[in-house]
Amino acid sequence: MKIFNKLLKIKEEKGAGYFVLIDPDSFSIENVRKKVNKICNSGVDAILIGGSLLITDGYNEKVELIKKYSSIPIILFPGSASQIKKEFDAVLFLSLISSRNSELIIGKQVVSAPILRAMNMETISTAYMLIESGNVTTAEFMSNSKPIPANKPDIAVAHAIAAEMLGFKMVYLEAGSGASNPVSNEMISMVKKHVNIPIIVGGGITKPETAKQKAIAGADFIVTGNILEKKGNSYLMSKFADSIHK
Ligand code: 1GP
Repeated sequence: MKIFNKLLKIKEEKGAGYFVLIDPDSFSIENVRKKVNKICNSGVDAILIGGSLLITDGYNEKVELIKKYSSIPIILFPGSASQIKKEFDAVLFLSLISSRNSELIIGKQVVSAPILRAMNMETISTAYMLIESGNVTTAEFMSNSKPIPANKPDIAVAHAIAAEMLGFKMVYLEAGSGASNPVSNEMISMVKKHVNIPIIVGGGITKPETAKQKAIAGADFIVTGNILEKKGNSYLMSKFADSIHK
C-alpha cells in the first residue's frame, strides 16, 4: 500500500495521526536504535526526518539505521534536495506556497523531481504554509519569506483552497520549529471548513492537551519535534499519541 493511502487509513481509523519529527543533527549514531525503538513503541504513526540545516556528520548512516530499526513509515521532510535517500518510504514533496519565492515554490522541486522519479520514490505533494508564530523561526529565516499573519485565517484559507485546486494532496500549517505560539485552533478550523485535503499542523506544540485541541479543531495530522528532543521520553510521546488519536 502507498504511504499516502496508509496515512489516510490512519486518519480514518484513529481520527487523526501523530508524526514525530526528528532532526538528524540532534542525536548521535550510537543513539539511533534506542531513539527509534522508543518512537515506534509509543503509538506514533510515522517518523518525519529533516531539518532546514544539517550541521553534523553522519546523515546517511543515521537514515540507514532509522530505516533498519523503524516499524513505522519514515518520511523525508526535506530541507534540501541533498537530503533525499532511497531509504525513505516517501517524501513530503513540499512547495512553500505562502512565499512568493519561485525557487521554493517550484525551482527546488524541478531539481529534485528527476532524482525522485529515478528512485521510484513516493512523493506526497504538500502545500507548505508558514504561519506567523511570535518569533522568527528557522524556516522563516532560511526561506527569506513572510509568514501568513496569525490573525488572518482568511489568507490561510485562500492559500489552502488554491492548493486543493492545484491538486496538492495535503496542506501543512507550519508555525515553525520551536514556535512561541502554535497555529491557532481558529485558523485550523477555518481551513478545515474550506478544503477536503488532509491538514498537517506543526510547530510549537508542546503539550498533549494542545495537540488534542488542534485535532478537535480539524488537524488530520499533528507534528511534534522540539519538545521530544528536550524531553525525549516515551511517556510524553504516548501521551501525545493518546490525545491525538480518538
Ligand atoms: C517543525 O512542525 C514541526 O517543522 C515541529 O515543530 O519542533 O516546534 O515541535 P516543533
